Amino acid sequence: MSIQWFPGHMAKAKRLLADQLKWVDVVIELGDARLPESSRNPLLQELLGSKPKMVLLNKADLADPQWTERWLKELRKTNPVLAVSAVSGFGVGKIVPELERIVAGKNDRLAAKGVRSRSIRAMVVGIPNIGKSSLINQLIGSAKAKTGNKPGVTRGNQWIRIHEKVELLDTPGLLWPKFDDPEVGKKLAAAGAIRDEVLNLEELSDWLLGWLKKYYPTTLSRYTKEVSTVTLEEIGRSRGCLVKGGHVDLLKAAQIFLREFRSGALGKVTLDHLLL
Ligand SMILES: Nc1nc2c(ncn2[C@@H]2O[C@H](COP(=O)(O)OP(=O)(O)OP(=O)(O)O)[C@@H](O)[C@H]2O)c(=O)[nH]1
Ligand SMILES: [Mg+2]
Repeated sequence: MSIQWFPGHMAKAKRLLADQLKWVDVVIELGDARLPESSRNPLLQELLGSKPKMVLLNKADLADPQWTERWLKELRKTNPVLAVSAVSGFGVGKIVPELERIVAGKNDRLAAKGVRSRSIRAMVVGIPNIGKSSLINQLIGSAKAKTGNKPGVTRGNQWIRIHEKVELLDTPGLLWPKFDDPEVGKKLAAAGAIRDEVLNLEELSDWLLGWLKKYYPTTLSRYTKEVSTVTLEEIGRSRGCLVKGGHVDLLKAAQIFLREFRSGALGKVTLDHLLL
């Protein structure tokens, strides 16, 4: 299974991002808590230069909490990092205080020169489907409650005020995943970061099934008692995906299996494991 991310798209995303970066004080890099490594692009740091960055591990509600703790500890060595859920709002309240802390030094330096401190300008970047829009909505939602929906200030770009001290650039920056390692592509696909139309869902399901058997066997117990030998065909049978002649519709079985995995119905799973 090969998943393509065309060089042309990548170059365009890079240019756009470089342009947007000029306007912001700090970048909020959104990753997936189930894929703290595979969902983030290591080249982002190069693009950012000295621009401060905060990492958010989103969809923490779907990730294995023990691994989330380990990843937070690891990532904190290089950047401020929080685990959040843009859907439930978990952890989102910590974002603004963290942004204030990150830019505090810069504001102090400006204040020493007599420059009045202005709002912090931030932008969200992340790969497709990582939850950028959900996070922005969640942040605006809480801003509405706190500030009575003050309009943002327009300066060529559209800014949304999410807090009395923070404005957000409303066009989220698109990052691209890094596919050098085929396993990274499979993990992103399993988590739902790649459109299903370009994937072989049966192949992907077989891979995920093997992976879950190895690391999270109990997630499969809803399909069978014999977790170690369960097949996609059995899953399909247990879900009534039958066609004429009693055969299993494997594509349908794969769609159901992936949907249940992605929604968290099988349990909380982290697909990137640190080498310990
Ligand atoms: N369980 C869970 N689902 C989430 C979370 N954040 C986002 N989602 C879901 O993930 C999907 C993608 O979310 P979006 O906010 O549209 O992601 P995006 O990054 O804006 O996507 P693009 O604009 O397509 O790049 C939606 O179905 C969201 O409901 C989260 O924290 N937890
Ligand atoms: Mg979006």
